[in-house]
Amino acid sequence: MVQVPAGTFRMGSESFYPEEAPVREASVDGFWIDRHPVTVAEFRRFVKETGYVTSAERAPTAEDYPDADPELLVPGSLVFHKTAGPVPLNDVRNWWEWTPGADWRHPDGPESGIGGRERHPVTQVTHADATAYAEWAGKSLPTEAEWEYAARGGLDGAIFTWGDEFAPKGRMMANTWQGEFPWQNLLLDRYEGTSPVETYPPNGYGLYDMAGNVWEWTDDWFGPSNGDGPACCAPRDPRVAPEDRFPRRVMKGGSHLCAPSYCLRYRPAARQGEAIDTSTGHIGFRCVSR
Ligand SMILES: [Ca+2]
Repeated sequence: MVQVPAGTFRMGSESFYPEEAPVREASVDGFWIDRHPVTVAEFRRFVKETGYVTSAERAPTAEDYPDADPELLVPGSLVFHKTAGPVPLNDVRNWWEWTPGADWRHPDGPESGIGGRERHPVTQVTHADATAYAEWAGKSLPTEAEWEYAARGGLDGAIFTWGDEFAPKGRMMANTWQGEFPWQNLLLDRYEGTSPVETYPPNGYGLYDMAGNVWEWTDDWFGPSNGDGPACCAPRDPRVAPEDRFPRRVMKGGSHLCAPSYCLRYRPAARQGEAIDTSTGHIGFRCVSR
């Protein structure tokens, strides 16, 4: 882990999406934070030791999802699919598919696996799964302020975790999406899906993957009072009606699916609310110690 000193900083942004505003002063006590997102190998150790079964591996009950098609009450999770060509961007169901058998061991669906992905961030984990891991590790999930302060790496008010320029001297600094989402991925950063942690340069605090790769759960609630931009990054479990049945937590950092043409959220101020019952292939987490 990396020690982050106590401090005061400008949190949020008024230059991008409504849910990030206003810019306000925030203070955090000193804390320690994981150098990189929790990896598949680390999560596997936790599961081996505890026998933990993640949310996506359990069949939900009809009590939890009273309006769901009974055929959907099986283990599964949300998987991203690149489309063959341009699609309307106002409906996330054009690229997110609820997939039986998708879970952290099968992040792209039942036929996929984690072989060769041991150093990638674990995905397909809900907020409860992340919390269970943190408790096992004797740690906690970060608050949004802790996460954003750590992500800024000492660059108060900068657009990105490394400065104000997306690709300084042409160098790719994070795993994002280059090209037209969700059908054309130009792979300038070499990765279409998740990438091994520490592939791109660290920020000023020595932290890796604080932008792009996977969104990361925090412990803060995402309230309606925060406002809400287009929910491109936070697909909902299709079994849920009404939509607000499960509360949302703040996730930070953006992911490999964030394209500037659609979702410029690989920035420390960026935030989305994701329902606590939902897991996807582009959300992971890291832990803190206080
Ligand atoms: Ca990429």
